[in-house]
Amino acid sequence: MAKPRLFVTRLLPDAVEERIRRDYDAILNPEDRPYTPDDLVRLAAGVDGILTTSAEKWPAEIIARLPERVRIIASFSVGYEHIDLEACRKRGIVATNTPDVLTEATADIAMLCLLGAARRAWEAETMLRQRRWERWKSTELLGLELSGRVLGIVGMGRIGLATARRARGFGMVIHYHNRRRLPADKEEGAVYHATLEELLPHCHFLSLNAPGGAETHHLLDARTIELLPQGAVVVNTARGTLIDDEALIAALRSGRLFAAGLDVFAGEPNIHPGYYDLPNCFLLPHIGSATIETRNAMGFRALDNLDAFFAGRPAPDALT
Ligand code: 8YV
Repeated sequence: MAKPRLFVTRLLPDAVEERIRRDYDAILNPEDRPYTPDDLVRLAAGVDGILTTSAEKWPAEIIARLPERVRIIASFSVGYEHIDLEACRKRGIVATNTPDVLTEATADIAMLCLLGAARRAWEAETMLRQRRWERWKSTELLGLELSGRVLGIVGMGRIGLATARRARGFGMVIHYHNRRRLPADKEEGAVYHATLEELLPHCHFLSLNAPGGAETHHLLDARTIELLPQGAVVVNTARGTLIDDEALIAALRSGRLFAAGLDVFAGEPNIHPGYYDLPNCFLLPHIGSATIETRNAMGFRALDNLDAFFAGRPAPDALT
C-alpha cells in the first residue's frame, strides 16, 4: 500500500524524522525555513496530512485554501490556538495536539523563570560575565524568598498542577484560578478563586498557565496588574498573548512589580523591544518543552496521531 503523503512544516528531531521517512512519503524542511501562509498552501498540494508546529498559523482563510485531499493537521504542540478548529470541523479535517508529554519540562521552565526573576539571575550572571564582580557585598543583588509566599496559578491544567507541585517543594503556598474548580482530590491543597480578580491580591508570585486565544487575550493588563500586591513577580510560560506588554513593561520599569520571568511573548520571535533593556526581566526564547526527551516524545505523539488516523482508527488526541 502506498505510504500517506505528509507535509512537515519544520525541521524535527532526528529520531522523529527517521520515523517520518520510514512511514510516510514526506515533504520535509531540512533547512528549517519559516514558511509564509502562501508557502503553506502551496506545499500542501497533493498531501494527505500536515505535521505542523505552533509557529505556523492555520486561520480559517488558510484552512479554506487547503486542497481537499488534506484530512488531518497534527500539531507538534500542546497549544492549538494557531489552528482554527471550527474551520477544520467544517472541512472535515481532524486536528490533533501533543498533551501530557511536555508537562514536566514546561513546569521545570516555569520554576526556572520564577527563580530567575526572584533571584535576579540575569543581572547576577551578566555582572559576572562582564567582569564587574568586585567583591562580596551584603546589599548586592538581593532577591526575594519563595518559601512561605503565595504562588497564584492562572490555568490549573496539567502544566499548572505540575508547576504547583514543584513550587510546594520550595515551601510556597498555592492559590489558583481556573474556569472550573478542580475536584477536591485534584486540588492538592491549592486555594481556589472563582475569578482572576479575587486571586490576584493574594499573589506574591503569579504563574500564567492558561491556553492562548481570544478568551485569555491580555488577561494581565494595566487594570489586573494593579490588583497584584506591590512588588509581585509575574511568570509566563503559556502564551505571550496573555499579557499586555506595554502594561507589564510600565509596571516593571516603575517598580510596581519586582520582576518578571518570561518564556513566551506576543509576536515571537519579534518581542516587544521594551523587554530587552529591563534588568528585572528574566527572558527565555520559548524553551518550555526544549529537552531532548520531550521534543522526541512530542514528535512521536504527533506521529501516533497520524498513524492512527491513516490506519482508520480515531486519532487519540483529536481536537475536532
Ligand atoms: C512548542 C508550545 O515549543 O507545545 C506548545 O504549545 O508552546 C511549545 O512546547 C511549540 O509550540 C512548538 O510547536
